[in-house]
Parts: sequence; structure tokens; C-alpha cells
Amino acid sequence: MVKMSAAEVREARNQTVDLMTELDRKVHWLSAWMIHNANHLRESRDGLKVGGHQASSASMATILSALYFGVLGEKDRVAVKPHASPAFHAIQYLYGRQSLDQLQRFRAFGGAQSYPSRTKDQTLVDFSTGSVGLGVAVTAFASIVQDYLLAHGRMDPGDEGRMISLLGDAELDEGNIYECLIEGAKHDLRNTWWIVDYNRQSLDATTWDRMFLRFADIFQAVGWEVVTLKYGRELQAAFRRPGGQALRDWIDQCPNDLFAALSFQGGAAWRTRLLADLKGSHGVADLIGSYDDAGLGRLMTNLAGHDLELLLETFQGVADTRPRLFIVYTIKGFGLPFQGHKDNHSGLMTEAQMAQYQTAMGVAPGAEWDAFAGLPRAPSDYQAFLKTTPFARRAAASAQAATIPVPAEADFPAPKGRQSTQVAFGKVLNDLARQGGPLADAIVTTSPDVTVSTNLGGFVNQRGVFARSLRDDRFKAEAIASPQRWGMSPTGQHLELGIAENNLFLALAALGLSSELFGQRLIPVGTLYDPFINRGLDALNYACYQDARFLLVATPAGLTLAPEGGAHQSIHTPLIGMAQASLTYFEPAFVDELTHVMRWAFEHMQQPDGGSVYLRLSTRPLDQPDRVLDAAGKADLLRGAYWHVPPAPDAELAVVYTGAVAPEALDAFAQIREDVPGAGLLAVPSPDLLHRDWSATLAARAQGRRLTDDGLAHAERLLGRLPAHAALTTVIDGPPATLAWLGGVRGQRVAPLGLDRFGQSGDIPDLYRAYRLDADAVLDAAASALSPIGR
Ligand SMILES: Cc1ncc(C[n+]2csc(CCOP(=O)(O)OP(=O)(O)O)c2C)c(N)n1
Ligand SMILES: [Mg+2]
Repeated sequence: MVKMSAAEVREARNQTVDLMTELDRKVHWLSAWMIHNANHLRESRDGLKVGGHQASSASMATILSALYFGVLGEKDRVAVKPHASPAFHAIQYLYGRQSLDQLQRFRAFGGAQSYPSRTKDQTLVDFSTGSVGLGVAVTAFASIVQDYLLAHGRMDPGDEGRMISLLGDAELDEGNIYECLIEGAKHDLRNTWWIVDYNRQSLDATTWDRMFLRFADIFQAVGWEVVTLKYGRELQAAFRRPGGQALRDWIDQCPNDLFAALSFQGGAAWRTRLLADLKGSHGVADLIGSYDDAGLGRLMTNLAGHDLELLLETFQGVADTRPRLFIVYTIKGFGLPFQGHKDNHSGLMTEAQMAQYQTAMGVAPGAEWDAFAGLPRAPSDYQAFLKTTPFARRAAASAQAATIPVPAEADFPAPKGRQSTQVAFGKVLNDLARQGGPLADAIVTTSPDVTVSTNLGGFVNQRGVFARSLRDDRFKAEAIASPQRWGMSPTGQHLELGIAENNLFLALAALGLSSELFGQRLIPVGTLYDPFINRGLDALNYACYQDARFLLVATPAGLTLAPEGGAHQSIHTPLIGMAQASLTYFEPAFVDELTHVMRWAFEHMQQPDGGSVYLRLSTRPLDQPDRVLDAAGKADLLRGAYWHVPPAPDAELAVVYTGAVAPEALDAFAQIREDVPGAGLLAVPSPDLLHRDWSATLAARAQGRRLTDDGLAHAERLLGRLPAHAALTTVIDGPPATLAWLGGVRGQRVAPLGLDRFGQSGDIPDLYRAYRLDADAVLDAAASALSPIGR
């Protein structure tokens, strides 16, 4: 092998940096052009502004270029700042991983998405972003998942990648970031880089100066290495000249808004201001005088985030796995006519400004979409280079892990005796853990400090708490009696979280993407109190939007939690369960239902067109029906509803119930049967599935398609056993609207019962009476449904 001299190595490196800098120009150009095309050139049919963020993209483009052209390895995973989506797509285009058609349809139906999307984009996106802050924190949880896989021998040591988030500085205001930092500190977070596009601008304006140094303090306090990259090399060189120190001090003290305003105004304004403020400082006049206006404007905006070589050196120079915050100073809208302007967040270049920019970028008219137009080298040079980068080794699509077999029904026995769905859930997991097997080994449980009170204890006792290093259960070592073993080890299968529900959902997002991100399937099961879904709702939505797969068990739920009172009783979560896409909500009343649903859930979570599952469970112990659901009953259950007691063909009425109010429904039903002998009792363990199937059937019918042989929705089939004039009364420990829609399926009258007020402390009899969930309320509702107003 020919050995290169140091000078030759340097020369080769310079060549590569030059080539990357040229490619970076195309990233700037293509992102601006793609947005311009969408807003000014593509036909508009609705008069809406299409948008896209030229300023946010220009601010971060060079950081992306440095990463994708010179830093990212095959195993690294990246969450890209939402508003830098065009820069991301431009880079994928240069790599040949994004089509021209997609760029031309940026923000149009079926085209490249406004914000990087795992599920909607046609090119490989590691993490979706858009709701700021969440894409940041999810990378930390992905890193914890990676460590989990390493510790469990499901990933080879040395195979780990860095989980990288590229974020805007205003994202640092999102509280979920700090919740996640605390969790990261507990779990020895590593291999996580957060790279801040520090342009000191948010959406509305320039950001507060006083936070400048605080961010570094906060991150250092939780063990992060903070790397601040402020000045580009041109500015650094100027600082070394006479007058340079004074210039540097001036910049360091310059308020955000002034720096931004001068960046917008340009060279002449910089000159006037600097000469006035630094009058009398030795060497300053000569230093400033050595630049013409354009050169001075360039110099003053030569911040680190626009210096590709400096970024490369910094990122490539990291040799350890400590979590790192890179604060990279930038100019929002760098190189564009509105750079630094406080209103530039959604600013768009005019046609005239774009024409000028095109000339400056050396792009010939007609060559706007050409990947390498206007660059000094032959396209083949760039193409050859792009084949050799570490990122080029990354497969263009993520590999799917194999499906984990779910044990047979016999291995999901319904626990016997009077009990609650919450207790039964714990027993099912406990049984699985004891039996062992691939499913049990793939399950990871997690909970935000409610592991014990949501009945995960049995599973945790058997499978242990996860930590990267061994930690004995001190209480056990001291022989202090406790039903709960809390030993921590690298082989533990429970991820204990602090009490921050946002973190639960971000952890579920990362665990639930394990197959896609790391090629290893995990079966995440997360528990929390049902009312606190609200606390993490955006993160739950975010997890679902990315199509992460998990089982969410929310318990206790509803007014039925009784003495705990209104702050802990969840009132409206059933409607969240119904409305949340990619999440199927079940609320079983009885434990035989629960076991079937859990078994189904473990399969559904793994199917390509499956999704996540939400179980709303109760602490209310119920007498269990003496029955074995037959195949048809099970099939109906897994479509969302079944006839608990089928109606007679001429039935006047059916009682419909969901969840823990089953005894009241049964009680009222028994009384009703005395007067209305043929009445039916309909169990609806999943109002969500039932409703979704009905909607899908109506849509298909409108298009002349059939989803089933008979073309009927499950709800139509079930309610079709009642005469059209029959009435329904529905009851749920949740919003009446959850079941009231059933009246619309066949035009049957309906009297819905449920919660429409905040709850309060009490016992079940008092609360059910006051909130009209008791048997008397069901009887009254039935009477009113049978004799409506005007009849
Ligand atoms: C949760 C959430 N709230 C509000 C917004 C609207 N929004 C979009 S970008 C942004 C601030 C952008 O500032 P920064 O993060 O600094 O990014 P920059 O464009 O300056 O790089 C806001 C408030 C959002 N996307 N997500
Ligand atoms: Mg910003």
C-alpha cells in the first residue's frame, strides 16, 4: 500500500471538504427551490399558502450536510428538526434516495412531507418530527432501548449507533426535554447527541438573551458534555488580528435582537454600528476597514453552524459515548435576503429574490432541479463521492424483525373467582413470565412510578428491573419482608420510569420502534393511571403517528375508582381511545374477555397493518359469568361487541354496556326482562373497533365495495337482530357519546348514560346514583327510550 505523506493527507482532506462544501450549496439551493416551487410555481387550487420554511432550512442546512456527507454511520439514527425537512429531502435526493417527483410535490398530496414522517414519507426517516420537543426526547429513549438490546445480548457490542436529534433553539423551551433529561441521568444515558441550531430566533421573534448560558448549566448538571460552537474559522482568524479581541468582546456582549437586526441589514450597517461602538479600540478601524461591505457582512455572520469544516472536525473528533449537547450558533435564513429578520420564520423569497439567489448559486435557468448543476466538478465526481460516505452504507429501507409467536389460548387462562380486570391483567403477565418462551422474553414492561399499583408487580418479581449495571434489592438483602422484589440488572425486563407520563409515551414510542430502528422486536407493555393519559397525550399521539407498537394498559379508570375522587377519575378517555388513530381501545368488563383481548393484542401489535392497543381497566372486583365463550362469541368480541343475552326477534329493547358498569347493566336487564321478555343485552368491549368498522363499511359501501361477504358492518349485523323500531339504552363509565352513536346505525332510538361532569370522592353506590350509572338509571333510561317525547 502506498503511504501518503502528511501533506498529501491534508490535501486529500481539503479536497473532500471542498467537495462537501459544493454539495452543501446544493442542499441550500434545492431546499429553497423546493419551497419556492410549492408556493410560487405549482398550481394552487384552494388559495391556501403552502408554506415551507426557507429560513429554518438555510439555518441548519450545513449542519445536516456535515452529518450526512461526513459523519453519520450506518447505525446512527436521526430526528431532523421539523422545519429543516426540505434540507433533509434535498440530501436524500443528492444520494439518489429521494425522487424528483417527491421534491416537486413537497407539501402536496402524496409528495415529500412538510415535516419528516416515518409513515408518510417515501424515503427512510428514522424519527418523525413536527410537534417540537418530542423528536428530541425520543432519541434519548431510543438510546436506552439500544442499551437494553445490548445488555440482553440482542445486539452485538460495537454495533451501537448514535441517536441524534437536530433541533431548533426554541425547542429547548419544551418541558418534555427536561423530563427526559432527568430520566436519562438515571439510566446512564449515552450515545445521544442533540445538536442545537442556535439561531436565537423562535417563530415569533428573537429569543431571550438570559437563557444563553443557562442551557449549558442545565445539561452539565445532568452529566452531559456541552460543546459550544460559536465562531466560524473566518471570524476566529479575524479575532487573532489587531482589534480582533475587541470585536470578539463586542459580539459576545451583543444582544440577540441587535445581532439579528444587523445580520438582516448587512455590511454597511455592521460597519456603522461597530465603528461607533468600538471607537477608540486599538486596531478595530483598520480591521473593519480591511473588508468591503459584502465581506464584512459575510465575516460577521460566519458563525460555526455555517462552517462545514469546523462542524466536520468537531463531530468527527468525538471519541467517547457521553451524551453531548452541541450548541451551534447560526443565522436564521443564512444567505437569504431575510436572514436575521425577526419575522422570517415563515418568510418566502419573492420571485425576484429567488431569481437573484439563483444567479448567485450559479444555477442556469431550466437546471433548477438538476442535482449538481452549477457546481465546478463533473456530476460523476459527486456521485462517486456519495457512494463512499459512511451514510451510503445505510440500507435504503429498515429491515423488519421476525414475528414472535404468541402462545396458544390455553396459555392465557382466565383467572377464576371474583376479581377486577386490573388484577387479571397482572395475573396474565405473571403467568406468561412464569411459563417463559419467546413472547415472555420479548416483553418489556414500563411504568411512570405506578408499577406496583397497576399490578405489574408479578411480572417484575419474575423478570427483574432493567439497569445497565447490577444493583441489589437492598430490602431483600436486609431480609426485610416485602412482596415486591426490586433487584436491578442488565437482564431485567422492566424499565422503571419516574413520574412523568410524557416519558412513558416516548419510551413506548422508542420501544415500539425497536424492530424498525434496530431490527430486534420487543413487545412493550406500559401502564399508567387512566386519567394521566391526558398528561402525555401529545407524546401518545406522536408514538402512534410513527406507528410504534405497544400495549398501553390504563388503570384504574373512570368514576369507578370512587374514593380517589375527581382528580383521579378519568372522564373522557374512551373518546380519546376511539379518536386516536393507530390505537385500538378495549374496555373489557370480564376477565375472559380480557385474556382473549390480550392474546389478540400481542398478535395485532406485530402485524404489518396492525397497531397499538389501549386497555382501559378497572380495580372494581366483579363476579365473573359462568361461561366459556365459543368461537363465534370470541370472534364477535374481537370485532368489538357480542350479544351477552341475544334478543328475541320481536324485542322492543336492548341494554348496551361497556366495562365496569356491567353489574348495573345486568341488574337492570334482569328487571327489564320481567316486563320486556325478549330484550337483549349487548356487551361492547371495544366501542372503538365497532365504530371504526361501521365507518369503514359505510365508506366502502359508498364506493360500491364490500369488506365482508354480507357487506354488513358488525354493528349492523348485531343490531339487525332487533326490530328497526326497538330502542337502545347504553351505559359506560365514560362519555355517553362513546355508545350513543349506535342509535344511528339502524335509526333506532337511544337513551345514552355516562359521565358529563367531573367526579368526586364517594363509594360506588353513591357515585353511580349521583352520576346516573346505577341500575335505576338504566331502568329510567330504558323507559324513556321506549316512550320518547312526542309519542
Ligand atoms: C408543540 C409545538 N408547538 C408549536 C409549534 C409551532 N412552531 C413551529 S416552529 C416553532 C419555533 C421554531 O423555533 P426554533 O425551534 O428555534 O426553530 P428555527 O426555525 O428557529 O430553527 C414553533 C413555535 C410546533 N411545531 N410544535
Ligand atoms: Mg431558532
